[in-house]
Amino acid sequence: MSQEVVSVKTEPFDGQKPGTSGLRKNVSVFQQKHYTENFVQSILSCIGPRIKDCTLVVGGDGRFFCKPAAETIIRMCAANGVGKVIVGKDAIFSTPAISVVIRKYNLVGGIILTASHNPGGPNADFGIKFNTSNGGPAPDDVTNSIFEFSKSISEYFIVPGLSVDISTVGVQNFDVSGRKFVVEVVDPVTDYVALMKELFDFDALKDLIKGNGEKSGFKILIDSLSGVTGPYVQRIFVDLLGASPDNVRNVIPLEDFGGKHPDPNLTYAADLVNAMKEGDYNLGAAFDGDGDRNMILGSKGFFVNPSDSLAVLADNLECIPSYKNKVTGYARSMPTSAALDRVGESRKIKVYETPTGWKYFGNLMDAEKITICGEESFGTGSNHIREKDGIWAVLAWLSVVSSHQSSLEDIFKKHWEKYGRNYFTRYDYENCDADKCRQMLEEFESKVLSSSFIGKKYQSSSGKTYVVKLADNFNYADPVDGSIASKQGFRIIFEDGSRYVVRLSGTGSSGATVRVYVESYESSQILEDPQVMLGSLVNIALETLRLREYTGREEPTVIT
Ligand code: VG1
Ligand code: CO
Repeated sequence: MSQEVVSVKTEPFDGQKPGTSGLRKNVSVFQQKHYTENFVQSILSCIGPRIKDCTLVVGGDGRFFCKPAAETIIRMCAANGVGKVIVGKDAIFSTPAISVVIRKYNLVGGIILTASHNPGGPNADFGIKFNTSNGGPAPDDVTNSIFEFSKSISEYFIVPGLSVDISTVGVQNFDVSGRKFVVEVVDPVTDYVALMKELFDFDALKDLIKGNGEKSGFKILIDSLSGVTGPYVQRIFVDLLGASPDNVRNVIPLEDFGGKHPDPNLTYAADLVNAMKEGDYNLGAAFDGDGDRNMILGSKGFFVNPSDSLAVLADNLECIPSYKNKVTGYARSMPTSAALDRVGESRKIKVYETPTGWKYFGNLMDAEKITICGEESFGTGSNHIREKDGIWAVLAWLSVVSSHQSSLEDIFKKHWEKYGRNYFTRYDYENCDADKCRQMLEEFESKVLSSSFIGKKYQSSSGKTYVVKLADNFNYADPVDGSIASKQGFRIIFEDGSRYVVRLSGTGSSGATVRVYVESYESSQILEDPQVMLGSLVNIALETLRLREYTGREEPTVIT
């Protein structure tokens, strides 16, 4: 039976502006009549004429509202001339796996249903992200046109009667006004696992984890925090690499992530941190809701700072056979510590510095300028896809450990001995008053961007003097297409290379989140707690900002 396309009259909603990574709002906002449809129509319309008979992939991190949103998107794709939608069974697809599918099947793009590390459930957050044909998050010009479209939308198209079953793997054919429309429900794990098997030596990793002969196995503890990575972790680490089912935790995706933040950091993944401290595990890992972030811990809870993780992986890519002799360049986001730069310097490999957000790495990878990149926010990845990739990072770390045959802590100590150490910390003040934060940054800007600020001296409690060398609001010119991203965060850099960075988050769903990133470099091995090393600089930053006065917060919500 042929199904009819219906045009539905609508009016624009304010604020459908994608942030650092997609549109994120409280579920109740997306549940408003026409809200989700307006944004989806804006995405589909911005695909332009290529939408005719194209294939798109749809899926998400399993949070509340993913399934109804996926069904709505499928009905709207049918109405907008899409030929085929690939959807993960039960609307499940990790963000990295969506990127794999877009690239493997040369799709026009994909729609990802996630608010990433933000909590989920009927009273928490939902989000929608659009990835383009290279498999990566839509660049600024695309998200800007989606936003512009949303501001003047007057109708959207849907096939309301299209009844699709997304819980059974297989192909469903429909006739939409005499045109063929196909929905293929797939196992979301298969294509991702196939790519990981191409990149990594699974036999060697299995030997490492299971042990062989007299060598005992390398014990891992993986926590999916009830996010989307569960089925991927189960297949890769348990079924294929031989870890015991006790070595994986929270591997069933839950709509509310068990009421917790699916955010892999020391605060929200405290259960993993404690288990690592108490247990005899060699490596621990956790991921965020949509599977693109990773936190890595060594035995006894040794914390691997993400900026250091990137630097050490970059320095050891030859431990992974598929990367040997293929490294073209490195990249890090601006707030990420400069540990990577020292590896680049020593290996004579160029390091690019981009604004926060994975979308800025895409052009560099497409132009083969970089092989590995990362962000201080627990994001690590390579040119195998165009998203950061949590499970990839664990497999990369296992490959490094397997080839060095030493503990993570020893690998880091050797690295710092050779390169020196970039101490790094980030303070997050979540959900502050947005107006107060705006005022705070206005005052800060007028203070630090004045010429008299250069040369200003600060005294640390240990007697060290910090002299301001440079202060700016970071601008980025994309070396591939020349596009400009301006005002990406304040950088205050001191003469000895120490610095702090201040910016507002672009992923929160309400209020404002202030992020303060602080870094200092020590050329000799000190092995001090970063919080002790950086205490004075943190205070200098907070006092210059007058953060306590403006936000009323004595302590940050999260310290990394
Ligand atoms: C944060 C991180 C950024 C990351 C982004 C998306 O953005 O700082 O590095 O790319 O989240 O990650 P912001 O604007 O809140 O600082 V995810 O895993 O939430 O898609
Ligand atoms: Co994420």
